[in-house]
Amino acid sequence: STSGQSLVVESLYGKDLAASHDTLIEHLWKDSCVWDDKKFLTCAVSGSSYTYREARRLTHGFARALAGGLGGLDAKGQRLCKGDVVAVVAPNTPEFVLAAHGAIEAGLTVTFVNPLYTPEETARQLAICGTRLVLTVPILLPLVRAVAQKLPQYVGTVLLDQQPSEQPAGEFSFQCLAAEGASTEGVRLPRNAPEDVAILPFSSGTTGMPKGVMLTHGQLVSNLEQNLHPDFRFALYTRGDVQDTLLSILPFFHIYGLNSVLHTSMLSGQHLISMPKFTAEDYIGALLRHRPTGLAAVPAVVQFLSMHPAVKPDHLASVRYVMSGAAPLGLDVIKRLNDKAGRELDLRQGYGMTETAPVTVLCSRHTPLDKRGSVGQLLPGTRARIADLATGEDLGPGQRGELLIKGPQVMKGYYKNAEATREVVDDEGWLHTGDVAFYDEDQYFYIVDRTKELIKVKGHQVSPTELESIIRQIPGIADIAVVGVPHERFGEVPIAFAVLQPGAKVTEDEVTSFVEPKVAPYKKLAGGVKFIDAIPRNAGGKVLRHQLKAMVTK
Ligand code: 4UW
Repeated sequence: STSGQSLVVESLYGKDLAASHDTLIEHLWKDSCVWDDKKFLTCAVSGSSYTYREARRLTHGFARALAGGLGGLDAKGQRLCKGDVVAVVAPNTPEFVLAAHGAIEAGLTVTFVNPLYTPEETARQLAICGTRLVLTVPILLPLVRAVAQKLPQYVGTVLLDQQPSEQPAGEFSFQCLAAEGASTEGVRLPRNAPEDVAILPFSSGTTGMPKGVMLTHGQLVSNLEQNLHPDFRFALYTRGDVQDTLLSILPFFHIYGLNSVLHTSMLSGQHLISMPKFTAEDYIGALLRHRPTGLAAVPAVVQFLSMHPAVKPDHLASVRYVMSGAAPLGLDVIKRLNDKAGRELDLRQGYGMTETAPVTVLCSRHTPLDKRGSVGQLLPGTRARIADLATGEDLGPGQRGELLIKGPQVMKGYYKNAEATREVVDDEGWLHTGDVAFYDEDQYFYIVDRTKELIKVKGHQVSPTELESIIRQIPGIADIAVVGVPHERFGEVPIAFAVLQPGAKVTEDEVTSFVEPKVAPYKKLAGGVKFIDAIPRNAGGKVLRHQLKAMVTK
């Protein structure tokens, strides 16, 4: 850091945040007795539903079953120990939440696998984490069984069932374990500490393959407190007959769906309506049936709501607020949704990263409409700098550079990957986001580009490195680079640039159909394949991705 002048931007809502010493589950349930008998969580599709009281009983019950080795969990003499990793391989269901929370309460660390992953993608994540237990749903059981067999130290699989069910040997029922734990006296739960790692969501960061992001209890709780600051919070606190209902399409396996939607919803006593996957029919059905006061969305959903002819103004009659993030959303789309609703919704964008638990910048309730195309202002206790892309010097308002973030929500590091951690978190604790941004005179931030490789398809992370390493296996491919190109509905899609070996014949179709069965559907090469003579690289061998993008977006 040779920079002369340091231009640190501090939050207008409080420079520092008072440290909380709560652990996550303790924090989430602290004030819940006020809304004990209200609805907590309902699946829009299956109708499976729990009140706060029921959910708390099953969460604690499951924690005790895990910690006490109840229900045959320690049959092989392999009691789960504090810090062991449990993986959830499941779409959104209410039981996903209760079981994941129970595992965290039992001192375990939870990793989340995208349920659309192929067996190979799933196996990689489970192996990196040294997974000891998997929580899954019936439809994914064959995949989990095939993959988990190869894990050393593996204890078994817990089925996230709505009703207690009989499981074949080696597998367990969530409901049976939770009921047994709830009625067994004398099981002692290990003590969690704020610096213990609670979850390990995956992110590719600025470069390379997806990595486990270590988020501690303290980091998650800090971000909840920042997010629920009176100027930033969305929902009303539940009191008497007042209860907000939040319809969310965000997956719980993604940090936005978990910490920013589910956990803030719990802390306000809201009724959260979750969906296992997005379909227009289910979504409109849920708007009509549940009449939500809030929507948790990504830009593709905001676009759907504003543009789709099947969404009528009346469907939005109950909606007071909308949150959007994970990808860029223009002011034009926001205005179009307001037009459809026939009034100004409290639609606000936020900017976050898995590595920051996740929110760092958010529009406040006071943000004027003309600033709602920004991602907002710094949350309390969060600091930012804009670093010149060439020199690293700090820049001032209106100048574009890499966004650096510091705050109590920044991750502990990448799991078992100190080198990757050093690449993004510097000695002074600044996280180098790999996003290009600027801020205006009122400290509203705008994300304008990325220096990192990451591609975002409908808000989902796609790692170019991962696609490149698959394509490299095709005989005849001499060199390869994958980049993201703009797409009308998905935000971005991956496109491959391939260099063939002399005399080799490989077609676009051969490449796309080689990749497709090996990756989750959103990662496929929807932008196609371009054959070129050489991949442009800088002197250090780094692919000049902007140059490749320019070849197709001109
Ligand atoms: N505009 C432009 C944005 C934006 C964006 C993210 O998958 P990850 O690691 O994490 C996320 C988290 C998003 C998020 C969480 C909580 C929340 O409240 C909220 O807003 C309401 C959003 O996406 O991907 C991180 C990367 O995704 C891009 C950016 O490149 C970032 O580094 N990104 N949000 N609003 N780009």
